Amino acid sequence: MAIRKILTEPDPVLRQISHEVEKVDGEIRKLIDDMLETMYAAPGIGLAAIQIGVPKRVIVIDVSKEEKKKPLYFVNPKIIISSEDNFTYEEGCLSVPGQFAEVERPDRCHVSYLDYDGQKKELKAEGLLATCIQHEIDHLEGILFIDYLSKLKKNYIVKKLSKQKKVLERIVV
Ligand code: K1U
Ligand code: ZN
Repeated sequence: MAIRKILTEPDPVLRQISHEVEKVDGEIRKLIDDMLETMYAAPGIGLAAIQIGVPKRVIVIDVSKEEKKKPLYFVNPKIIISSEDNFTYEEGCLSVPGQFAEVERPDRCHVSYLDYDGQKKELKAEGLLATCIQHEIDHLEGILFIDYLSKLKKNYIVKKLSKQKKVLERIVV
């Protein structure tokens, strides 16, 4: 397993649409293992493959509060049904470091996906898990949570991150 570099806004790779996975093989399982290690190290509660520069439809999530880890893996996740009622949560994103904002999304969703062994599965999620699944599936479409904010707030965050990146690049080079 390896900890991989997480891309941050405004990296254009984050805006790519990820491709469906044809087969859950050793390469995909290695990708999932690396994503989990990267997510736990960050730390975060979710990660999409595109955040480490891999445009494949793979996400990992662990919203467990207890010490014991409860990782969830989703390959080719698809939302089949979303609830009419919404849930608002103050979201963060490892690709938008240090920024948090309230986002309203459907409270519940029913998702189909392939698991670690390539088996077809379905899951009914609610609350934070449903929010996290929707946030991560957005990454697969090149969407970030800041896209739901006003133009003013989004531009402010993007400018701030661009400046931070320039400062860091000068220090590292
Ligand atoms: O970048 C990501 O997609 C991960 C993101 C997931 C997420 C958070 C909140 C709402 C929806 C989706 C994060 O994990 S941000 C970090 C975070 O929320 C967290 C970090 C440590 C402990 C608890 C939460
Ligand atoms: Zn994110």
